[in-house]
Amino acid sequence: MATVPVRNDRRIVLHLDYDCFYASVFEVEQPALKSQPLAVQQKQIVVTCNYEARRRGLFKLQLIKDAKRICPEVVIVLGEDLTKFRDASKDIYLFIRSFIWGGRVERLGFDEISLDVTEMIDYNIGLLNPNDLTRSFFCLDQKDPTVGFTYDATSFHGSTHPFREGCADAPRELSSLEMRLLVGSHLMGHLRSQMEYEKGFTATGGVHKPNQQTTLVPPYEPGSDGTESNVTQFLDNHEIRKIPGIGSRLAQKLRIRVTGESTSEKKVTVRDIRLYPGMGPPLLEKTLGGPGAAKGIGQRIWGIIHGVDNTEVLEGRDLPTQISIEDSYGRGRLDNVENVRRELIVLTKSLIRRMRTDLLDKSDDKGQPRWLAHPRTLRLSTRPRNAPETDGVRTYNSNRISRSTPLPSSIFNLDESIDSLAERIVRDHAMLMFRKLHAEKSGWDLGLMNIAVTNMVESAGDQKQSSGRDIGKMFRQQESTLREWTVQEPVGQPHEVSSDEPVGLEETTEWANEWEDGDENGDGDVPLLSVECPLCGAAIPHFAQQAHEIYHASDGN
Ligand code: DGT
Ligand code: MG
Repeated sequence: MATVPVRNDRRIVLHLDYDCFYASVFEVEQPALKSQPLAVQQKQIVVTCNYEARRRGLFKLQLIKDAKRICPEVVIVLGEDLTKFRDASKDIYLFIRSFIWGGRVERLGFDEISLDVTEMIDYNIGLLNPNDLTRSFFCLDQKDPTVGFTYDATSFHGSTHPFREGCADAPRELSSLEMRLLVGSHLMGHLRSQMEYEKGFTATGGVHKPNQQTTLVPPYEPGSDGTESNVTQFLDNHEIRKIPGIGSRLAQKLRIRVTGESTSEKKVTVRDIRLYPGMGPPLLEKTLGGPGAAKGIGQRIWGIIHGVDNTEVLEGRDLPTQISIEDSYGRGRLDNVENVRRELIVLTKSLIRRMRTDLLDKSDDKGQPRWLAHPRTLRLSTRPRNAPETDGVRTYNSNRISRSTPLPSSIFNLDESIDSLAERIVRDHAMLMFRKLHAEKSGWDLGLMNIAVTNMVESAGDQKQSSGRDIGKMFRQQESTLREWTVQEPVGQPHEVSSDEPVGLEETTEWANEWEDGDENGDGDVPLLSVECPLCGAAIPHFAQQAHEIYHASDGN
């Protein structure tokens, strides 16, 4: 049996997922909606609904027509303009971050955040009075010992798994992992209540939605009598796709491996994977690795299914790593060049608007706004539908193809209107990429188009930490400026849907690469050609690039 990676038990990381996020944004605007069943619509889909609606049988990614049938009194609001969700997400993130020492708060998408609170917990463990734990004080500000909240350190805040009674009569060793988790649970409770009180949003800590929190308590190792660890007992029955860090694409590959079918919709649990004959990091690497996959994926997923995730919580970035806009299209909507051109202009306008919102510093009232970062690459991706088989059945294609080109600098020109810029960029750049992706004038039908700016280079003076010479980055930038490339990679939708139905307009601002999305969204584009080393000029095939970087890094050339 393969060994389980060692968990870093020194860290305490909290994880928050906001409840029915888009719906909550509307409820905060109009509190009267709280008591109504409320659904948020994008295209013909309920992208989310509040818990009153869920109580009446509605669910995420349901068709609007089904939702109306099941709950005729449902209030439906349109959620295609993402601006208010983005703004609320940023506002909550900044609010939570203001509490956390060291600022190690990372946003994962719009409505999830991870907080590394190790330093705060260690400090507050030191403040505990073992003789009177019931009246403990959690200090939130090292400089001001009066800022904080009181709590009862004899029991956890919220639920635990497995269930634990309060333990006033059985005090724990103060430095133990369990005690540190207990103190962390109180910080989590405080942050959640502050977020609700100040911002009107509720969130779930750990599992058990909505507006609750759960701490999975030690021991995390199997018992000497062979009993399974609390982690395994908790995770084993969960469907593999439900595990954070395993996206739709990885889950699909795992299902196929375990069921032996070339496509599989069968439910596969963590236990099925864990106990599959020969399973361990090497087999996972074989199953999930390959071009475009992140390094060491087998080891990492093996850890995740054993509840071990040592990924660092990154300090929040103020600038995104890429911005992408995409939309999905019903059958026959994008099967000719004129429609493609028109849609590309719509997407490109949104893209430029988004760039001006996220990348411009407007704080200097007098002067021109200043670009804080310049993306270097423009990327176009499409997802063509499969042609019908001979029996007329059309299989679903989840593969995107993409092409990149250097981003024209005119896009940074603030004197030109967004409309005219978008038309020019589509005419001179996006349509050229499109023709390379789809050389034929007809015969294709696109389910999705995505236009993105990637390869973000922060403007001088704004780099918070300069890490010196980053050869890997130089390579990546060079790839994009020197040549175009095509990638064909099997990717799922950014949000999973059960059919080829249209979902809503997606506007993705990548603040940091997530495990799977790093590849899906293109920063991990794999050039099929060799590239010229920016340092010595040698032509390096893609597979040898990493070794070549190490070569330069080690000899200091
Ligand atoms: P929850 O966490 O179960 O209480 O409900 P939500 O609504 O917070 O759902 P979550 O956390 O999966 O996603 C956050 C938001 O992202 C959600 O409010 C709407 C949006 N969203 C989720 N899934 C999809 C999707 O498949 N397509 C699109 N366009 N948006 C989605
Ligand atoms: Mg949520």
